[in-house]
Amino acid sequence: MDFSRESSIEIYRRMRTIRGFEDKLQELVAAGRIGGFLHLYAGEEAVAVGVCAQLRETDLVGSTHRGHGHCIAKGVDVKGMMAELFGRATGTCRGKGGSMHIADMDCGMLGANGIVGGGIPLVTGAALTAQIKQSGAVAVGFFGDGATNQGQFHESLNMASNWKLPALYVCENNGFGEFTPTEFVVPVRDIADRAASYGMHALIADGMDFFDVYEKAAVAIERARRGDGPTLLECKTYRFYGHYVGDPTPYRDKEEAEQWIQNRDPLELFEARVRESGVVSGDDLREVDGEVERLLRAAVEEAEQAPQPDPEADLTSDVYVSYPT
Ligand SMILES: Cc1ncc(C[n+]2csc(CCOP(=O)(O)OP(=O)(O)O)c2C)c(N)n1
Repeated sequence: MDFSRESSIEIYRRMRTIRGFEDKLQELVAAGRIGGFLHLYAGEEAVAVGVCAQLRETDLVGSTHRGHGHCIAKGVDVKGMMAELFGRATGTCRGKGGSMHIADMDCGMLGANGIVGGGIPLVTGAALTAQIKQSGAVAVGFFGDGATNQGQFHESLNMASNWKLPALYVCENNGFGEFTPTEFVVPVRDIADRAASYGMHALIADGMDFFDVYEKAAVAIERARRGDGPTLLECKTYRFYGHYVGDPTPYRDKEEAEQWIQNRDPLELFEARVRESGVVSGDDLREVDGEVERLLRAAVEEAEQAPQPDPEADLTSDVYVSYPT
């Protein structure tokens, strides 16, 4: 598949923005400028960007505790996200969501989710709504391999397949659930095999290869849109950092990690492919690197200067519970 110069630059920009955002967060945590419990998406960029590049603005996405990449890929404003991580009133959720609960209905981001597997039934409900209302939207749920051991994964796939819902279930199989290797807790080699129990279509993609994810997502989304039902798309991937920021990763093989990082970096694989095809030059991409870095620096500066939420006015606004005044 050939991409135009503009599309190649746009795809690279999204992946670079995710990587840069995560690297910036590491620096900010180390410097004590932000707190909270952060799960970084670096290494898995080709999955979020490959799938979301096939979506329309009106399609819906449900995410996970490792959700920054999905948000950026679906178009959530990066400055708003940064302000959210600083807990400021200008954040995407006015400082009340934080890293694990960024949601932005204006661009179809139903929310990151601190409950492992919690986004899967939300996406199934969104797909059911789309079917009933005949809106033409497709709902996509991202989740990890660990989440596929949760009951709600199985309940959702059963219902979605039976009712041919316009859904896509994207399993990001990064080989670990927290500190436990996947094979320790999952009896099948390919998570995609689990779809067979529900008579559901399944595909496996190389999650480090943007083009492979993009092509497989296209097949799944077309099926969903024309009423042929959902797909389980398993993307084999790897998280470059620990489970959370500060995780020293004693449980994973150092050489194996090095192999993934050195040889299978999704940004480098993408760059090699588009430069080889001649559509973009190294200079084009270095220019994007500079633009992304400037955007992120501005995002941090603006977030640090932004106001904190006002406890008096903001404590009970934008939440479901309202207290009598
Ligand atoms: C219901 C529930 N159980 C346990 C946890 C604690 N927890 C947070 S992340 C995680 C591992 C999730 O692994 P996976 O779904 O593979 O996603 P990954 O972190 O690899 O992206 C666990 C067990 C939780 N947040 N929610």
